[in-house]
Amino acid sequence: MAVAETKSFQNYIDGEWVDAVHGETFESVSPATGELIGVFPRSGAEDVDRAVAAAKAAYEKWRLVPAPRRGEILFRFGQLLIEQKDELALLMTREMGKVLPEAGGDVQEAVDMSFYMAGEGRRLFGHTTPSELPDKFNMSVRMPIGVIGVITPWNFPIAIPSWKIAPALVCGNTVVFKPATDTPLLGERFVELLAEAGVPKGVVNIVHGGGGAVGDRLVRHPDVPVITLTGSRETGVEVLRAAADGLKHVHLELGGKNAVIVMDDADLELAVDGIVWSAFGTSGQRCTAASRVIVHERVYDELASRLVVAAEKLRLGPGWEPDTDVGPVINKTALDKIHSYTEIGEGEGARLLTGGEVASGDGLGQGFYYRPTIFGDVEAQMRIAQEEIFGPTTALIRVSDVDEAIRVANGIRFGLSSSIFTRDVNTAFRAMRDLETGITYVNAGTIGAEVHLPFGGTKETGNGHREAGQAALDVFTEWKSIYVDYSGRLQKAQIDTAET
Ligand code: UN1
Repeated sequence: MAVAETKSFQNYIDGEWVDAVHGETFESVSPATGELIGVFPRSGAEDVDRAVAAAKAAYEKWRLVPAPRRGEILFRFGQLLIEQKDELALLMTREMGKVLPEAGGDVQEAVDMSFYMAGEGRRLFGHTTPSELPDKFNMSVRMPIGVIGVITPWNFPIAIPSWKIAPALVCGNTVVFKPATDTPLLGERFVELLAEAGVPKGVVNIVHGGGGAVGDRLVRHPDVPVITLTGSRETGVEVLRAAADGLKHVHLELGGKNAVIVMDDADLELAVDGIVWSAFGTSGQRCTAASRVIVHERVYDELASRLVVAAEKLRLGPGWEPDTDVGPVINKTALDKIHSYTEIGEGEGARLLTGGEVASGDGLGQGFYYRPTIFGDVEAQMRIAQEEIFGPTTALIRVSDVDEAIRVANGIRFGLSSSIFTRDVNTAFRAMRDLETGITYVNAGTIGAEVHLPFGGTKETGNGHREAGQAALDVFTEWKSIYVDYSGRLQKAQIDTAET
């Protein structure tokens, strides 16, 4: 593939491309080859302050733009994403590493979300209700809130910004966006396309840089009433703490330790396909990845051996090569963390069935590649079955019935996604009811959420919010209840009076 010329990029504040005040920079490199992708401003508090001031000023006009008009800009944005899909997918493969078809899927999620939220511009439904008094009209409407601080991860570098920024905009808010430092170029392209679609100056601003400087200032800034973050549990806790003094609304989308349950009546071929896709797709770097497989003892050996065969067939390589199944992981730190969990698993007495090593032959040594890894004989309480690894590692746990399967599935701090493979409708419905996760799949893997349904998790996966679907509107609006009395006299609600 052609190696693009290295370029320096800037922040986008109040409709202008500008350097960071202190002129510092950082580099984005490809996890596949180490190729330099671009140089970006390492911004600080002053840059955030400028962006917030621009977003605050722009809010006064933007909140009054009719919602259908705001939606039309999102339609244009979705259209631009479609036109640029191939270019964006290739860029994503270079900057983030996922294979091309998955990168195209990431862009497609943003298209879908933009169109969905664009349509929301003509809905944003509130409620009307009867009044308890005569000649009085009651309704509740959604109000925008102000400047939204958007902090996004690198694993879905186009999709996740769209999950946050599209609903934020259609609801009438303005945005200061800090993309992950591993995928700044995709963040920058996202904002460029929004500007091209017609988002007025100041309405969306991007400030590049690390969580310590940019993220922290954004979270503490008194003029940013809402923070939406997708990231690790640890970052989520820090953000919540930092936002507490300002009593901010904080939307958190954090970790997962998602389980696939395979019952003894399952279609094993289908289960193997679903597990391989969910555990090793995106090199396991999805918060919805299947990092646990809970298997009925009667099919355990058969499933384990089929999974090993399937995993060993996967070809590692740069995501842009058509025969690559699994791309690199994001960086050296991630690679080291993933490998440390292999050592932890072996130390805990789990049996390494395949993988468990850094892949470096065939030119892979320049990138960060890890062999798809399966542990067998895993006990539910082992660290490899409890902690989020965020890599291509999955743990097989043997159980003897559906009750135990559900107990083990629920026996973790997270609650994002779950799945069950069974042909028994009664078992499926029990699992749908009893699995303590925000998302449950039946006869499919743990990944593949669609944008018009709520996305998010229970327990320590978040703090009770959902993104995507109608649920996202609750993050980006406040309810206002309005009472209109057209009786021409003072009517006292909740006061007992003789007349009605
Ligand atoms: C994430 O990993 O943070 O359901 C999001 C899925 C994707 C989104 C994952 N649609 O796996």
